[in-house]
Amino acid sequence: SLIATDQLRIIIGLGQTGLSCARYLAAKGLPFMLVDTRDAPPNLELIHAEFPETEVHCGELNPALLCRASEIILSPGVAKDQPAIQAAAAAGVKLSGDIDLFCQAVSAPIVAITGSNAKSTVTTLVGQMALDAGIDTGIGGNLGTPVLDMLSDGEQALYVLELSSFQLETVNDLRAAAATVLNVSPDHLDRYSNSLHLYYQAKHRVFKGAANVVINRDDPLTSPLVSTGVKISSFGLGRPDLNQFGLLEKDGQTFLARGLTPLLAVNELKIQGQHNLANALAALALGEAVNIPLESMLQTLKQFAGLKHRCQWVADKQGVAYFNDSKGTNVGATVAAINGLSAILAEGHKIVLIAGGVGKGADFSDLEKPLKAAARALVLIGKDGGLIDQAVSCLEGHYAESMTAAVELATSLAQPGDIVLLSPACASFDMFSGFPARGDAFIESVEAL
Ligand code: UMA
Ligand code: ADP
Repeated sequence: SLIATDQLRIIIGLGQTGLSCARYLAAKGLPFMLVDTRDAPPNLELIHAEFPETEVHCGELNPALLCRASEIILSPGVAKDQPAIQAAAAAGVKLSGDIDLFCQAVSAPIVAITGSNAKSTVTTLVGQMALDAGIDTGIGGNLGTPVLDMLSDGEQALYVLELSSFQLETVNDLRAAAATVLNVSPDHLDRYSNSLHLYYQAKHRVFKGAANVVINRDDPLTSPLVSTGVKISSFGLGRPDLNQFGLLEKDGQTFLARGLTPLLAVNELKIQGQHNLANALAALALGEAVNIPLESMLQTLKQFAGLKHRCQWVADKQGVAYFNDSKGTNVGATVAAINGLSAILAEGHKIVLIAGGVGKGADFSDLEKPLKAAARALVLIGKDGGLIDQAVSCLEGHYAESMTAAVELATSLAQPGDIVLLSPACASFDMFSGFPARGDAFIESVEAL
Protein backbone atom coordinates (compact mmCIF):
# COMPACT_ATOMS: atom_id res chain seq x y z
CA SER A 1 0.00 0.00 0.00
CA LEU A 2 1.05 3.60 -0.59
CA ILE A 3 -0.06 4.73 2.85
CA ALA A 4 2.65 4.99 5.50
CA THR A 5 1.96 2.64 8.40
CA ASP A 6 2.13 5.36 11.05
CA GLN A 7 -0.92 7.01 9.56
CA LEU A 8 -2.82 4.05 8.20
CA ARG A 9 -6.39 4.35 9.33
CA ILE A 10 -8.53 1.35 8.52
CA ILE A 11 -12.29 1.75 8.52
CA ILE A 12 -14.09 -1.57 9.09
CA GLY A 13 -17.60 -1.68 7.72
CA LEU A 14 -19.05 -0.30 4.50
CA GLY A 15 -22.48 0.49 5.92
CA GLN A 16 -23.79 3.95 6.77
CA THR A 17 -21.22 4.49 9.48
CA GLY A 18 -18.25 3.37 7.38
CA LEU A 19 -19.34 5.65 4.56
CA SER A 20 -19.69 8.60 6.93
CA CYS A 21 -16.19 7.93 8.35
CA ALA A 22 -14.70 7.71 4.85
CA ARG A 23 -16.28 11.01 3.83
CA TYR A 24 -15.12 12.66 7.03
CA LEU A 25 -11.49 11.52 6.69
CA ALA A 26 -11.44 12.34 2.98
CA ALA A 27 -12.71 15.86 3.67
CA LYS A 28 -9.83 16.31 6.12
CA GLY A 29 -7.37 14.98 3.56
CA LEU A 30 -6.45 12.01 5.77
CA PRO A 31 -5.62 8.71 4.06
CA PHE A 32 -7.58 5.55 4.90
CA MET A 33 -8.33 2.05 3.75
CA LEU A 34 -11.71 0.30 3.83
CA VAL A 35 -12.41 -3.25 4.98
CA ASP A 36 -15.64 -5.25 5.21
CA THR A 37 -16.08 -8.87 6.28
CA ARG A 38 -18.71 -9.46 3.60
CA ASP A 39 -17.80 -10.43 0.05
CA ALA A 40 -20.37 -8.08 -1.38
CA PRO A 41 -21.00 -5.31 1.15
CA PRO A 42 -23.47 -2.50 0.53
CA ASN A 43 -22.17 0.83 -0.83
CA LEU A 44 -19.30 -0.87 -2.67
CA GLU A 45 -19.99 0.78 -6.03
CA LEU A 46 -20.67 4.11 -4.37
CA ILE A 47 -17.36 3.88 -2.55
CA HIS A 48 -15.40 2.97 -5.69
CA ALA A 49 -17.00 5.91 -7.48
CA GLU A 50 -16.49 8.39 -4.66
CA PHE A 51 -13.02 7.25 -3.57
CA PRO A 52 -11.46 5.71 -6.70
CA GLU A 53 -7.94 5.78 -5.23
CA THR A 54 -8.88 4.08 -1.98
CA GLU A 55 -7.97 0.46 -1.28
CA VAL A 56 -10.98 -1.68 -0.34
CA HIS A 57 -10.67 -5.22 1.06
CA CYS A 58 -13.74 -7.46 1.28
CA GLY A 59 -14.13 -10.87 2.83
CA GLU A 60 -12.49 -12.50 5.82
CA LEU A 61 -10.50 -10.05 7.96
CA ASN A 62 -6.76 -10.16 7.39
CA PRO A 63 -4.91 -9.93 10.74
CA ALA A 64 -1.59 -8.98 9.10
CA LEU A 65 -3.25 -6.03 7.37
CA LEU A 66 -5.07 -4.89 10.51
CA CYS A 67 -1.87 -5.11 12.59
CA ARG A 68 -0.21 -2.60 10.26
CA ALA A 69 -2.82 0.07 11.00
CA SER A 70 -2.23 3.02 13.30
CA GLU A 71 -5.95 3.16 14.07
CA ILE A 72 -8.93 0.94 13.30
CA ILE A 73 -12.27 2.70 13.06
CA LEU A 74 -14.91 0.07 13.74
CA SER A 75 -18.52 0.22 12.59
CA PRO A 76 -21.08 -0.61 15.29
CA GLY A 77 -22.22 -3.79 13.56
CA VAL A 78 -18.72 -5.27 13.83
CA ALA A 79 -17.95 -7.13 17.04
CA LYS A 80 -14.62 -6.22 18.62
CA ASP A 81 -13.89 -9.71 19.92
CA GLN A 82 -13.00 -11.19 16.52
CA PRO A 83 -9.47 -12.69 16.53
CA ALA A 84 -8.11 -10.42 13.76
CA ILE A 85 -9.27 -7.30 15.59
CA GLN A 86 -8.03 -8.56 18.93
CA ALA A 87 -4.65 -9.36 17.36
CA ALA A 88 -4.40 -5.78 16.09
CA ALA A 89 -5.37 -4.39 19.49
CA ALA A 90 -2.74 -6.59 21.15
CA ALA A 91 -0.20 -5.23 18.67
CA GLY A 92 -0.97 -1.73 19.95
CA VAL A 93 -3.37 -0.57 17.23
CA LYS A 94 -5.84 1.98 18.56
CA LEU A 95 -9.50 0.92 18.24
CA SER A 96 -12.00 3.71 17.84
CA GLY A 97 -15.28 4.51 16.15
CA ASP A 98 -17.27 7.31 14.61
CA ILE A 99 -18.40 8.63 17.99
CA ASP A 100 -14.80 9.26 19.09
CA LEU A 101 -14.00 11.03 15.81
CA PHE A 102 -17.09 13.17 16.28
CA CYS A 103 -16.25 14.10 19.87
CA GLN A 104 -12.75 15.14 18.84
CA ALA A 105 -14.19 17.30 16.08
CA VAL A 106 -16.86 19.28 17.95
CA SER A 107 -16.65 21.65 20.87
CA ALA A 108 -20.41 22.16 21.35
CA PRO A 109 -22.02 20.42 24.33
CA ILE A 110 -23.28 16.87 23.74
CA VAL A 111 -26.26 15.16 25.35
CA ALA A 112 -25.47 11.44 25.21
CA ILE A 113 -28.39 9.05 25.57
CA THR A 114 -28.24 5.29 25.84
CA GLY A 115 -30.32 2.57 27.49
CA SER A 116 -31.96 -0.69 26.48
CA ASN A 117 -35.19 1.05 25.55
CA ALA A 118 -36.60 4.55 25.01
CA LYS A 119 -33.39 5.92 23.46
CA SER A 120 -34.98 7.14 20.23
CA THR A 121 -38.00 8.60 21.98
CA VAL A 122 -35.96 10.52 24.55
CA THR A 123 -33.34 11.62 21.99
CA THR A 124 -36.03 12.99 19.68
CA LEU A 125 -37.81 14.66 22.58
CA VAL A 126 -34.71 16.37 24.00
CA GLY A 127 -33.71 17.41 20.48
CA GLN A 128 -37.15 18.89 19.87
CA MET A 129 -37.06 20.69 23.22
CA ALA A 130 -33.75 22.29 22.24
CA LEU A 131 -34.99 23.26 18.77
CA ASP A 132 -38.21 24.71 20.20
CA ALA A 133 -36.11 26.75 22.64
CA GLY A 134 -34.34 28.28 19.63
CA ILE A 135 -31.07 26.34 20.00
CA ASP A 136 -29.38 25.15 16.78
CA THR A 137 -29.29 21.43 17.44
CA GLY A 138 -27.95 18.35 15.70
CA ILE A 139 -29.91 15.17 16.47
CA GLY A 140 -28.55 11.80 15.41
CA GLY A 141 -26.48 8.70 16.10
CA ASN A 142 -28.08 5.25 16.37
CA LEU A 143 -31.38 7.02 15.65
CA GLY A 144 -30.41 7.05 11.97
CA THR A 145 -28.06 9.86 10.92
CA PRO A 146 -24.45 8.81 11.52
CA VAL A 147 -22.92 11.44 13.81
CA LEU A 148 -20.17 12.49 11.37
CA ASP A 149 -22.76 13.20 8.67
CA MET A 150 -24.19 15.89 10.96
CA LEU A 151 -20.96 17.89 10.63
CA SER A 152 -21.67 18.71 7.00
CA ASP A 153 -24.32 21.22 8.19
CA GLY A 154 -21.63 23.19 10.07
CA GLU A 155 -21.18 23.07 13.81
CA GLN A 156 -24.38 23.38 15.86
CA ALA A 157 -24.78 24.88 19.33
CA LEU A 158 -25.83 21.53 20.82
CA TYR A 159 -25.82 17.85 19.85
CA VAL A 160 -28.27 15.27 21.10
CA LEU A 161 -27.00 11.77 20.37
CA GLU A 162 -28.64 8.38 20.65
CA LEU A 163 -25.84 5.89 21.35
CA SER A 164 -26.13 2.11 21.17
CA SER A 165 -24.04 -0.27 23.25
CA PHE A 166 -22.32 -1.20 19.97
CA GLN A 167 -21.27 2.39 19.37
CA LEU A 168 -20.22 2.85 22.98
CA GLU A 169 -17.91 -0.18 22.86
CA THR A 170 -15.39 1.86 20.89
CA VAL A 171 -15.82 5.13 22.79
CA ASN A 172 -12.62 6.18 24.52
CA ASP A 173 -13.47 9.72 25.57
CA LEU A 174 -16.98 11.11 25.30
CA ARG A 175 -16.99 14.11 27.71
CA ALA A 176 -20.74 14.65 27.35
CA ALA A 177 -22.31 17.74 28.88
CA ALA A 178 -25.09 15.39 30.04
CA ALA A 179 -25.13 11.60 29.86
CA THR A 180 -27.69 8.97 30.77
CA VAL A 181 -28.36 5.24 30.69
CA LEU A 182 -32.17 5.37 30.64
CA ASN A 183 -32.72 1.74 31.70
CA VAL A 184 -30.96 -1.61 31.49
CA SER A 185 -32.67 -4.86 30.51
CA PRO A 186 -31.20 -7.72 28.49
CA ASP A 187 -30.70 -7.11 24.77
CA HIS A 188 -28.11 -8.10 22.15
CA LEU A 189 -26.74 -10.78 24.48
CA ASP A 190 -25.68 -12.79 21.43
CA ARG A 191 -23.05 -10.07 20.90
CA TYR A 192 -21.95 -10.10 24.57
CA SER A 193 -21.17 -13.80 25.18
CA ASN A 194 -24.56 -14.01 26.87
CA SER A 195 -23.29 -11.71 29.63
CA LEU A 196 -25.55 -8.93 30.90
CA HIS A 197 -22.51 -7.57 32.68
CA LEU A 198 -20.55 -7.01 29.45
CA TYR A 199 -23.58 -5.32 27.90
CA TYR A 200 -23.97 -3.15 31.02
CA GLN A 201 -20.29 -2.22 30.87
CA ALA A 202 -20.60 -1.13 27.24
CA LYS A 203 -23.60 1.06 28.10
CA HIS A 204 -21.83 2.66 31.06
CA ARG A 205 -19.04 3.94 28.81
CA VAL A 206 -21.51 6.76 28.06
CA PHE A 207 -20.49 8.31 31.40
CA LYS A 208 -16.80 8.71 30.49
CA GLY A 209 -15.85 12.30 31.33
CA ALA A 210 -19.48 13.46 31.65
CA ALA A 211 -20.15 16.80 33.40
CA ASN A 212 -23.76 15.96 34.34
CA VAL A 213 -25.20 12.51 34.84
CA VAL A 214 -28.93 11.72 34.79
CA ILE A 215 -29.99 8.50 36.52
CA ASN A 216 -33.25 6.55 36.64
CA ARG A 217 -34.23 6.11 40.31
CA ASP A 218 -36.36 3.10 39.40
CA ASP A 219 -33.45 1.19 37.84
CA PRO A 220 -30.29 0.82 39.95
CA LEU A 221 -28.34 -0.44 36.93
CA THR A 222 -28.45 3.11 35.52
CA SER A 223 -26.30 4.60 38.30
CA PRO A 224 -22.66 5.07 37.36
CA LEU A 225 -19.64 4.77 39.58
CA VAL A 226 -18.51 8.34 39.03
CA SER A 227 -15.98 10.47 40.80
CA THR A 228 -17.05 13.40 42.94
CA GLY A 229 -17.52 16.66 41.10
CA VAL A 230 -19.94 15.20 38.60
CA LYS A 231 -23.41 16.69 38.93
CA ILE A 232 -26.11 14.04 39.33
CA SER A 233 -29.83 14.52 38.78
CA SER A 234 -32.53 11.92 38.49
CA PHE A 235 -35.95 10.92 37.20
CA GLY A 236 -38.37 8.23 38.34
CA LEU A 237 -42.06 7.51 38.67
CA GLY A 238 -42.14 8.08 42.44
CA ARG A 239 -42.48 11.30 44.42
CA PRO A 240 -39.38 13.39 43.71
CA ASP A 241 -37.07 14.88 46.31
CA LEU A 242 -35.80 18.42 45.95
CA ASN A 243 -34.24 19.00 42.48
CA GLN A 244 -35.36 15.60 41.19
CA PHE A 245 -37.94 14.85 38.51
CA GLY A 246 -40.88 12.56 39.31
CA LEU A 247 -44.66 12.34 39.70
CA LEU A 248 -46.87 14.13 42.23
CA GLU A 249 -50.55 13.62 43.01
CA LYS A 250 -52.51 16.82 43.53
CA ASP A 251 -56.30 17.35 43.65
CA GLY A 252 -56.81 13.83 42.29
CA GLN A 253 -54.57 14.46 39.30
CA THR A 254 -51.08 13.20 38.46
CA PHE A 255 -48.43 15.76 37.55
CA LEU A 256 -44.93 15.63 36.16
CA ALA A 257 -43.02 17.40 38.91
CA ARG A 258 -39.67 18.80 39.93
CA GLY A 259 -39.19 18.45 43.69
CA LEU A 260 -42.43 19.65 45.27
CA THR A 261 -43.41 21.72 42.25
CA PRO A 262 -46.04 20.26 39.89
CA LEU A 263 -45.09 21.11 36.31
CA LEU A 264 -47.64 19.58 33.95
CA ALA A 265 -50.71 17.37 34.40
CA VAL A 266 -50.02 14.03 32.70
CA ASN A 267 -53.35 14.17 30.88
CA GLU A 268 -51.92 17.10 28.91
CA LEU A 269 -49.40 14.75 27.29
CA LYS A 270 -50.10 13.13 23.92
CA ILE A 271 -47.76 10.18 24.53
CA GLN A 272 -49.44 7.29 26.36
CA GLY A 273 -48.44 4.81 29.02
CA GLN A 274 -46.40 4.86 32.24
CA HIS A 275 -43.19 4.21 30.32
CA ASN A 276 -43.71 7.44 28.42
CA LEU A 277 -44.06 9.37 31.69
CA ALA A 278 -40.59 8.10 32.57
CA ASN A 279 -39.42 9.21 29.11
CA ALA A 280 -40.88 12.70 29.56
CA LEU A 281 -39.21 13.06 32.98
CA ALA A 282 -35.88 11.82 31.61
CA ALA A 283 -36.04 14.41 28.83
CA LEU A 284 -36.75 17.18 31.36
CA ALA A 285 -33.79 16.16 33.51
CA LEU A 286 -31.45 16.01 30.49
CA GLY A 287 -32.74 19.31 29.13
CA GLU A 288 -32.26 20.99 32.48
CA ALA A 289 -28.68 19.69 32.64
CA VAL A 290 -27.88 21.61 29.43
CA ASN A 291 -29.89 24.67 30.46
CA ILE A 292 -32.91 24.43 28.17
CA PRO A 293 -35.55 26.70 29.74
CA LEU A 294 -38.15 24.67 31.68
CA GLU A 295 -41.22 26.56 30.38
CA SER A 296 -40.21 25.88 26.80
CA MET A 297 -39.59 22.17 27.52
CA LEU A 298 -43.10 21.87 28.96
CA GLN A 299 -44.58 23.41 25.79
CA THR A 300 -42.70 20.83 23.70
CA LEU A 301 -43.99 18.01 25.90
CA LYS A 302 -47.57 19.08 25.28
CA GLN A 303 -47.02 18.86 21.50
CA PHE A 304 -44.91 15.70 21.28
CA ALA A 305 -46.96 12.84 19.83
CA GLY A 306 -44.26 10.15 19.95
CA LEU A 307 -42.49 8.33 17.16
CA LYS A 308 -43.86 5.98 14.56
CA HIS A 309 -43.55 2.24 15.41
CA ARG A 310 -43.43 2.91 19.20
CA CYS A 311 -46.80 2.00 20.71
CA GLN A 312 -48.33 3.87 17.76
CA TRP A 313 -52.11 3.78 17.48
CA VAL A 314 -53.01 2.54 13.99
CA ALA A 315 -56.79 2.07 13.77
CA ASP A 316 -59.96 1.02 15.53
CA LYS A 317 -61.81 -1.73 13.64
CA GLN A 318 -64.97 -3.40 14.86
CA GLY A 319 -64.25 -2.18 18.37
CA VAL A 320 -60.69 -3.54 18.37
CA ALA A 321 -57.79 -1.06 18.64
CA TYR A 322 -54.57 -1.85 16.76
CA PHE A 323 -51.17 -0.64 18.03
CA ASN A 324 -47.88 -0.86 16.17
CA ASP A 325 -44.89 -1.29 18.48
CA SER A 326 -42.56 -2.77 15.87
CA LYS A 327 -39.64 -1.03 17.63
CA GLY A 328 -40.26 -3.35 20.59
CA THR A 329 -37.19 -5.42 19.67
CA ASN A 330 -36.35 -6.88 23.08
CA VAL A 331 -38.23 -8.39 26.01
CA GLY A 332 -38.00 -5.24 28.18
CA ALA A 333 -39.65 -3.14 25.47
CA THR A 334 -42.50 -5.58 24.98
CA VAL A 335 -43.10 -5.82 28.73
CA ALA A 336 -43.29 -1.99 28.86
CA ALA A 337 -45.66 -1.91 25.88
CA ILE A 338 -48.01 -4.53 27.38
CA ASN A 339 -48.01 -2.85 30.80
CA GLY A 340 -48.34 0.62 29.29
CA LEU A 341 -51.29 -0.30 27.05
CA SER A 342 -53.08 -2.50 29.57
CA ALA A 343 -53.46 0.66 31.66
CA ILE A 344 -55.75 2.13 28.96
CA LEU A 345 -57.91 -1.02 28.54
CA ALA A 346 -61.38 -0.95 30.03
CA GLU A 347 -62.26 -3.55 32.70
CA GLY A 348 -62.45 -7.10 31.30
CA HIS A 349 -60.68 -6.29 28.03
CA LYS A 350 -57.36 -7.74 26.97
CA ILE A 351 -54.42 -7.65 24.59
CA VAL A 352 -53.78 -9.99 21.68
CA LEU A 353 -50.02 -9.89 21.24
CA ILE A 354 -48.18 -10.53 17.97
CA ALA A 355 -44.54 -11.37 18.72
CA GLY A 356 -41.52 -13.20 17.31
CA GLY A 357 -38.64 -12.72 14.89
CA VAL A 358 -34.91 -12.93 15.59
CA GLY A 359 -34.54 -13.51 19.33
CA LYS A 360 -30.86 -12.52 19.70
CA GLY A 361 -30.41 -15.20 22.36
CA ALA A 362 -32.92 -13.58 24.73
CA ASP A 363 -34.66 -15.28 27.65
CA PHE A 364 -38.37 -14.79 26.94
CA SER A 365 -39.65 -16.00 30.32
CA ASP A 366 -40.10 -12.40 31.55
CA LEU A 367 -43.04 -12.14 29.15
CA GLU A 368 -45.01 -14.65 31.23
CA LYS A 369 -46.10 -12.30 34.02
CA PRO A 370 -47.42 -9.37 31.93
CA LEU A 371 -49.05 -11.77 29.46
CA LYS A 372 -50.77 -13.64 32.26
CA ALA A 373 -52.09 -10.36 33.64
CA ALA A 374 -53.18 -8.72 30.41
CA ALA A 375 -53.23 -10.97 27.35
CA ARG A 376 -56.07 -12.85 25.70
CA ALA A 377 -53.99 -14.58 23.05
CA LEU A 378 -50.51 -14.86 21.60
CA VAL A 379 -49.80 -14.93 17.87
CA LEU A 380 -46.27 -15.89 16.87
CA ILE A 381 -44.24 -15.06 13.77
CA GLY A 382 -40.71 -15.56 12.52
CA LYS A 383 -37.64 -17.63 13.24
CA ASP A 384 -37.76 -17.61 17.05
CA GLY A 385 -41.52 -17.48 17.62
CA GLY A 386 -41.22 -21.06 18.87
CA LEU A 387 -38.83 -20.01 21.63
CA ILE A 388 -41.44 -17.56 22.94
CA ASP A 389 -44.03 -20.34 22.87
CA GLN A 390 -41.70 -22.57 24.93
CA ALA A 391 -40.98 -19.82 27.47
CA VAL A 392 -44.62 -18.79 28.01
CA SER A 393 -46.91 -21.33 29.63
CA CYS A 394 -50.00 -19.22 30.43
CA LEU A 395 -51.09 -19.03 26.77
CA GLU A 396 -50.97 -21.32 23.78
CA GLY A 397 -49.08 -19.73 20.88
CA HIS A 398 -50.79 -19.55 17.47
CA TYR A 399 -48.38 -19.53 14.51
CA ALA A 400 -48.72 -17.32 11.47
CA GLU A 401 -46.57 -17.50 8.34
CA SER A 402 -46.79 -13.84 7.38
CA MET A 403 -47.69 -10.49 8.90
CA THR A 404 -51.01 -10.51 7.04
CA ALA A 405 -51.84 -13.94 8.42
CA ALA A 406 -50.80 -12.81 11.91
CA VAL A 407 -53.06 -9.75 11.80
CA GLU A 408 -56.00 -11.83 10.53
CA LEU A 409 -55.44 -14.48 13.18
CA ALA A 410 -55.09 -11.88 15.95
CA THR A 411 -58.30 -10.21 14.75
CA SER A 412 -60.18 -13.50 14.92
CA LEU A 413 -58.95 -14.04 18.48
CA ALA A 414 -59.73 -10.50 19.70
CA GLN A 415 -63.02 -9.39 21.23
CA PRO A 416 -64.55 -5.92 20.92
CA GLY A 417 -62.78 -3.62 23.40
CA ASP A 418 -59.49 -5.51 23.07
CA ILE A 419 -56.17 -4.29 21.71
CA VAL A 420 -54.16 -6.07 19.02
CA LEU A 421 -50.54 -5.18 19.71
CA LEU A 422 -47.55 -5.88 17.49
CA SER A 423 -44.60 -5.77 19.90
CA PRO A 424 -42.31 -8.58 18.75
CA ALA A 425 -39.63 -8.65 21.51
CA CYS A 426 -37.34 -9.62 18.64
CA ALA A 427 -35.39 -8.12 15.76
CA SER A 428 -37.03 -8.29 12.35
CA PHE A 429 -34.30 -9.35 9.95
CA ASP A 430 -35.66 -12.87 9.31
CA MET A 431 -38.74 -11.46 7.58
CA PHE A 432 -38.13 -7.74 6.97
CA SER A 433 -35.42 -5.21 6.13
CA GLY A 434 -35.84 -3.67 9.58
CA PHE A 435 -38.37 -2.63 12.20
CA PRO A 436 -39.85 0.15 10.01
CA ALA A 437 -40.72 -2.33 7.22
CA ARG A 438 -42.21 -4.72 9.79
CA GLY A 439 -44.35 -1.93 11.28
CA ASP A 440 -45.44 -0.80 7.82
CA ALA A 441 -46.45 -4.38 6.94
CA PHE A 442 -48.55 -4.47 10.13
CA ILE A 443 -50.21 -1.15 9.30
CA GLU A 444 -50.98 -2.29 5.74
CA SER A 445 -52.44 -5.58 6.97
CA VAL A 446 -54.62 -3.74 9.49
CA GLU A 447 -55.82 -1.30 6.84
CA ALA A 448 -56.66 -4.22 4.53
CA LEU A 449 -58.92 -5.93 7.11
N1 UMA B 1 -21.47 -6.03 8.82
C1 UMA B 1 -20.71 -7.12 8.49
N2 UMA B 1 -19.39 -6.93 8.23
C2 UMA B 1 -18.80 -5.73 8.29
C3 UMA B 1 -19.58 -4.63 8.62
C4 UMA B 1 -20.92 -4.80 8.89
O1 UMA B 1 -21.21 -8.23 8.43
O2 UMA B 1 -17.58 -5.64 8.03
C5 UMA B 1 -22.90 -6.21 9.11
C6 UMA B 1 -23.20 -6.08 10.58
O3 UMA B 1 -23.10 -7.27 11.28
C7 UMA B 1 -24.61 -5.51 10.57
C8 UMA B 1 -24.69 -4.74 9.27
O4 UMA B 1 -23.60 -5.15 8.50
O5 UMA B 1 -25.58 -6.51 10.55
C9 UMA B 1 -24.68 -3.25 9.46
O6 UMA B 1 -23.59 -2.88 10.28
P1 UMA B 1 -22.96 -1.43 10.24
O7 UMA B 1 -22.12 -1.25 11.43
O8 UMA B 1 -22.33 -1.16 8.92
O9 UMA B 1 -24.27 -0.53 10.37
P2 UMA B 1 -24.56 0.93 9.79
O10 UMA B 1 -25.18 0.85 8.47
O11 UMA B 1 -23.33 1.75 9.91
O12 UMA B 1 -25.66 1.43 10.84
C10 UMA B 1 -25.22 1.72 12.16
C11 UMA B 1 -26.23 1.14 13.15
N3 UMA B 1 -26.35 -0.29 12.92
C12 UMA B 1 -25.96 -1.21 13.83
O13 UMA B 1 -25.54 -0.91 14.92
C13 UMA B 1 -26.09 -2.66 13.45
C14 UMA B 1 -27.57 1.82 12.97
O14 UMA B 1 -28.43 1.41 14.00
C15 UMA B 1 -27.40 3.33 13.08
O15 UMA B 1 -28.62 3.97 12.82
C16 UMA B 1 -26.33 3.81 12.13
O16 UMA B 1 -25.11 3.11 12.35
C17 UMA B 1 -26.05 5.31 12.30
O17 UMA B 1 -25.44 5.59 13.52
C18 UMA B 1 -29.44 0.44 13.61
C19 UMA B 1 -29.55 -0.65 14.67
O18 UMA B 1 -30.16 -1.68 14.40
C20 UMA B 1 -30.80 1.15 13.51
N4 UMA B 1 -28.98 -0.47 15.87
C21 UMA B 1 -29.08 -1.45 16.95
C22 UMA B 1 -30.36 -1.24 17.75
O19 UMA B 1 -30.90 -0.12 17.72
O20 UMA B 1 -30.78 -2.19 18.43
C23 UMA B 1 -27.87 -1.28 17.89
P1 ADP C 1 -34.82 2.51 21.51
O1 ADP C 1 -34.31 3.56 20.59
O2 ADP C 1 -34.01 2.39 22.78
O3 ADP C 1 -35.12 1.20 20.88
P2 ADP C 1 -37.54 3.66 21.37
O4 ADP C 1 -37.78 5.01 21.90
O5 ADP C 1 -37.47 3.49 19.92
O6 ADP C 1 -36.20 3.09 22.08
O7 ADP C 1 -38.61 2.66 21.97
C1 ADP C 1 -38.50 1.28 21.66
C2 ADP C 1 -39.52 0.49 22.40
O8 ADP C 1 -39.20 0.44 23.79
C3 ADP C 1 -40.92 1.08 22.35
O9 ADP C 1 -41.53 0.64 21.20
C4 ADP C 1 -41.55 0.55 23.63
O10 ADP C 1 -42.00 -0.78 23.42
C5 ADP C 1 -40.38 0.45 24.60
N1 ADP C 1 -40.22 1.57 25.55
C6 ADP C 1 -40.37 2.90 25.34
N2 ADP C 1 -40.08 3.59 26.47
C7 ADP C 1 -39.71 2.69 27.40
C8 ADP C 1 -39.28 2.78 28.76
N3 ADP C 1 -39.16 3.95 29.39
N4 ADP C 1 -38.99 1.62 29.40
C9 ADP C 1 -39.10 0.43 28.78
N5 ADP C 1 -39.50 0.28 27.51
C10 ADP C 1 -39.79 1.39 26.82
